[in-house]
Amino acid sequence: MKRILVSGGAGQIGSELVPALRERYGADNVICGDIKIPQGSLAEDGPFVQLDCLDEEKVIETIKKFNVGTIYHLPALLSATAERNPQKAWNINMNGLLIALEAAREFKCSIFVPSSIAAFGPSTPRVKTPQDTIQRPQTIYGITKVAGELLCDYYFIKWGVDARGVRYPGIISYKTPPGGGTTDYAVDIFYGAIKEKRYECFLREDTRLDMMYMPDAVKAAISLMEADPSKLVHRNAFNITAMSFTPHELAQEIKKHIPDFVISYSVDPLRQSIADTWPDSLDDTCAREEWGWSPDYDISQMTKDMLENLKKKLL
Ligand code: AKB
Repeated sequence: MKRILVSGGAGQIGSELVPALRERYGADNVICGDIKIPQGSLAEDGPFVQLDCLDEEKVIETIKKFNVGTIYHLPALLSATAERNPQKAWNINMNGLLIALEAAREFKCSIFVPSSIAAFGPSTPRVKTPQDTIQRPQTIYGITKVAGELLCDYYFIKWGVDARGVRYPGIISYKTPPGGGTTDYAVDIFYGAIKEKRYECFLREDTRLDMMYMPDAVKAAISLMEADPSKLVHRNAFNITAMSFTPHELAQEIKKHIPDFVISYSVDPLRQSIADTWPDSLDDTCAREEWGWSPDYDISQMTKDMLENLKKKLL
């Protein structure tokens, strides 16, 4: 069997995608690659390679050594970090992707590349944002995501590279924290709620954004890569969503479990200005029709599960 390489495998999504793929296809068949050596199971339960996505030789060597047939390419600087260092963000998000796509072309690999709600901008229709619409983002992260979508399409159209992707909303998870994103408040709030019964939010209480619980994010990546290619009209990248809420609404949901939880607001101008250019909610009809996308978790199921699991981890 051809193996799977998850590059950026020790990050927020990778650290849950790698175990799910190992469970499904066998631990030896899934290589976790990351610039940092992770503690524990990611490096111990199956093959691990220390891999910088900008190191073309090492990427090629890894693909050859492990007979890789599918790449999940996850390395990226997220929106807020990217805005603080746009040149570095362009380098990692674009040149890292180009190296992965070139390797996919040369070694005939399928490749999954995540895009984001950040690929939209202030001139995009905000509510039920359509699959095909105006994409004029004003953040460097969003610009790399649109360029990445187009580059993946280009590799498919010009060379037949089997590139596929989704536009992820904010991802909520308890195993590995996100880093440097605008939607990170929706994870941090659970740490605050459990540890101190309070949380100071860096976005305004009425900032509505799409979100998704990690099990659905992992399911989306695997289902799309397993989908029948003849059914895919769109490839890079599918709108997907699971829920859309504001910080105030999430706080109300948490209060159902922790009645004395208190949220306060201290708005960070950078992250607020980024969030203000993103959609309120995406229309994911194409993903539903073309490869059967359907999320399992809404806001109440996610909140209950997050609190249960994070309590076990923290208390
Ligand atoms: C971020 O906030 O930067 C990410 C994203 C929406 O892509 N979570």
